[in-house]
Amino acid sequence: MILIAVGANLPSPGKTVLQNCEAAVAAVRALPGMNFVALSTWYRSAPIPNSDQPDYCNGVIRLEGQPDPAGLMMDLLLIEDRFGRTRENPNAARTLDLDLIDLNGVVRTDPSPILPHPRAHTRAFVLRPILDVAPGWRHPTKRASVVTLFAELPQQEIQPWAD
Ligand code: PH2
Ligand code: MG
Ligand code: MG
Repeated sequence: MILIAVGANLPSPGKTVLQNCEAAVAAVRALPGMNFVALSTWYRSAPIPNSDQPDYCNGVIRLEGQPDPAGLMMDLLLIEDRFGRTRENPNAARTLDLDLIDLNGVVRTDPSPILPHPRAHTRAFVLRPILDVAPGWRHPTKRASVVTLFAELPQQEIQPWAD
């Protein structure tokens, strides 16, 4: 199972934040070597860490396949670039963020990408959409299910995107 988190909190030319996310899903689905399985609902949440940036739209795509981790990461970064992503500082507002959360349970700390994504288990905006697409998912290193991880998170407001 491959889980890719989609996030955005800035519009891009001609596209709303939600349209950026939807178009990004189409771009990921068009990558060779993977089959699409499911897309979560879109969610709205405040930026973490707290800031005066706009709310984020977040979702998760589930796919299947055996892509090379570094090759897939490169493809995701190129899609981000196509959507006008700039890289000022790590938590800057962005038109598109595509994060590789889990690639068939692979565990590695280097080279990039680190797998599973090192902060995935701490974020409601990742875990809540995973509940939609892979409710039986277990975190490869925490050895806990997404149900448990989400239930044990400190309160983080998250709601359906709805517009
Ligand atoms: N992504 C971040 C930092 N903070 N907050 C929310 N709500 N959603 C995100 O996708 C997000 C964030 C870094 O990638
Ligand atoms: Mg991210
Ligand atoms: Mg990222």
